Amino acid sequence: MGIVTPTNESVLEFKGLHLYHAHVSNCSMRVRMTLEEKQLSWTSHHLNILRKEHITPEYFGINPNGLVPTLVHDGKVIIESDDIIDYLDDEFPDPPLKPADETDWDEMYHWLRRATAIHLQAVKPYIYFKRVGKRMAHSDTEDEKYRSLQRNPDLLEFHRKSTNEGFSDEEISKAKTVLNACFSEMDAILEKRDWLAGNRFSLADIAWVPLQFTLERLAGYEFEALRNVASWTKRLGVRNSYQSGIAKWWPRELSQA
Ligand SMILES: N[C@@H](CCC(=O)N[C@@H](CS)C(=O)NCC(=O)O)C(=O)O
Repeated sequence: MGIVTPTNESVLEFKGLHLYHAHVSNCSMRVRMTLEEKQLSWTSHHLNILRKEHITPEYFGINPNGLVPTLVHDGKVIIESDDIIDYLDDEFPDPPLKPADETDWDEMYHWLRRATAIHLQAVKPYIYFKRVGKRMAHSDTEDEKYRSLQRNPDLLEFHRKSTNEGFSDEEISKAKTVLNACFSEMDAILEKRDWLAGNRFSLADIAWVPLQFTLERLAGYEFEALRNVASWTKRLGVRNSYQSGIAKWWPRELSQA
């Protein structure tokens, strides 16, 4: 469970649910959608990551990786979107978003963990390469600030590379292969049933639909051939939680991939 001890102790006083998040962040979408499914009230701390509002000593004192989302629940700080939505379902089990059946439960965790496992390896390079890389590139001042705050070597390397030489065609083709494998597998599962883990909507669907949403809009990833993924997206699109946790936050100027 991604519980951390913040060095920015101001959050220890927070009461209720507070979410540090970004409009365009697929990891934040997961948490907003879970909060909306459970109809929980929460306080928004929005950080525009395109404007680097997250690169501050105050925020790194809450989330040591300097990434969104971060949930603060009655002073407890939880990072990592898969751990946050898992935590929310344990703390607020109504309605339950984990399957009752053991096999479905294992499948749900498989998809939940897989979504985060491919993030830095495939999702992030692909989206940065296709779309936001230039906007997310660090200026010299931002770079100096980032390097003074960031301790995670993988994230330091990711931003160094993205800002400087960029990703090679080979790296992007590898990222695309990983994404294609995941979505093809999903398409085969969704041929037989409506949801990713068993016969009910679960955290697995919440973990993946933000990836479909952002990859399509930000990176022009083609979903047409994946008919079952397309129908699943439509089923999810009519949920209130999708509208208020994902669509409502999407900035209009980013709509065209
Ligand atoms: N494994 C983390 C990944 C979080 C992550 O990479 N968040 C992105 C937005 S989706 C972010 O904060 N990007 C800003 C940056 O890399 O500086 C999670 O699931 O919460």
